[in-house]
Amino acid sequence: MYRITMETIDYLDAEEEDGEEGNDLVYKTFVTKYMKQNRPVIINNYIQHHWKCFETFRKKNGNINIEYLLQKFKDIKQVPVVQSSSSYDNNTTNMTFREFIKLIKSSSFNNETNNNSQKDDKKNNSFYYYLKDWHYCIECKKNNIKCEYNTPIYFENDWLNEWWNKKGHANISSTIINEEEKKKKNTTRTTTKTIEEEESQSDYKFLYLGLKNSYTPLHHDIFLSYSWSGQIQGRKKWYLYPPNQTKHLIDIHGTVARTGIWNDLSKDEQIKYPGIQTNVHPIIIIQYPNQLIFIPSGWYHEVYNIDETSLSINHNWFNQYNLPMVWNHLKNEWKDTIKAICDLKDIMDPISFQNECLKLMNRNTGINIVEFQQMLSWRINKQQVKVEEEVGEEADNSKSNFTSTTLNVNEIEVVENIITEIYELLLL
Ligand SMILES: O=C(O)CCC(=O)C(=O)O
Repeated sequence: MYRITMETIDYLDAEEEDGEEGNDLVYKTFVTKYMKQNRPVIINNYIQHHWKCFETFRKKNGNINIEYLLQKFKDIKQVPVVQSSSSYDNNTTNMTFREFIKLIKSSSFNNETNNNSQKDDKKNNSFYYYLKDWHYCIECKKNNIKCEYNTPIYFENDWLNEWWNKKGHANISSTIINEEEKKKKNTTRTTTKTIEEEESQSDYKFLYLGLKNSYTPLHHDIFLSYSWSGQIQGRKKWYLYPPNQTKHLIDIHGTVARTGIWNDLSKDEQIKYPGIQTNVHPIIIIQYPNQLIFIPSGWYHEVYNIDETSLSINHNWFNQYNLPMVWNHLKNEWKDTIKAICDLKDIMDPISFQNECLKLMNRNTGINIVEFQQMLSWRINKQQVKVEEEVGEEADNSKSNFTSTTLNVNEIEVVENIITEIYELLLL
């Protein structure tokens, strides 16, 4: 038995609307009590009223609608699938959506006949297939398929995906220009995308489809961003570790424990992470379909799919409220990158060395500090343009003046200070 934590999670109900303006009350509570204070929360009843996929991806009895998914994704050539085993070695392979569904069908048949518990499955050394980190929106766009969901209003203030979206658009228009140029010049220039072009079509919006006992090991989210996850079908079991417990989940060499669940650790691991037994008290949550979960910045978590199948959508994102944490993390990544290749410093000129560091950080972290600076400048600029446009319009007093997307003076100052700090870090 694992100890029950003293901390619990709060619940909000999206149905408690505040008049015709939508979920204002719930939205304000979410921003002030959870997003700003970096606390987890579950939001009930948003999904069923706003996501079409809650109806189409499920059958009337609540089971997953495999036939519908197969038809919808019949042209999808590649989905990333993780095979997790009892040894916790995770291998990602690519397959077609149809191939993955075949696996689901055969594995769920085995699960039914064996009716194994999670512990027995581990002993049997079974594999659990997990389609995860699938860039669902990008694939839908590429294949002209409807996503059938929207970003819930609570999580719309999202600088990360806005930026990637903008980059994607810029890239699409540059591709069109290239095509035009090609026609004009009648060249046979290849249209194969460069790595940079491929990367600029990325985002942080994912679909997850897993079989019973598939899981995501202990981690914090990329760049210490926030994440949200909306459950469409099946249940997930979450273990959330508040940031003040992080030090017990990391050994003296900085290696993160495989799991924070003490009795799932081997004897050797228990010796390496003694603090887990005494000082780690996760918040344990069962997430049901129709629930959104908000995971705050820097909270380690591990997630287990506990029903036959589990289907969810999640995004990573950040905004003014977790920006200081994200920046602190990226600054450390920058320093670590410089340290990692400091041997090259003496044999390269300063500009080439800096460029090499930027490239390496991009490869390892998914972003470098120059791009981060561009993103912040763009965000501030965007707000200024909006304010200028609004000055020309008549004030609309009927609108709520509470909007978490508009930066106040202090928040703008924080962003500007980070932009300056990056300039200083880049001075040669
Ligand atoms: O659903 C999962 O398996 C992992 C999701 C997750 O880690 C997240 O949303 O941050």
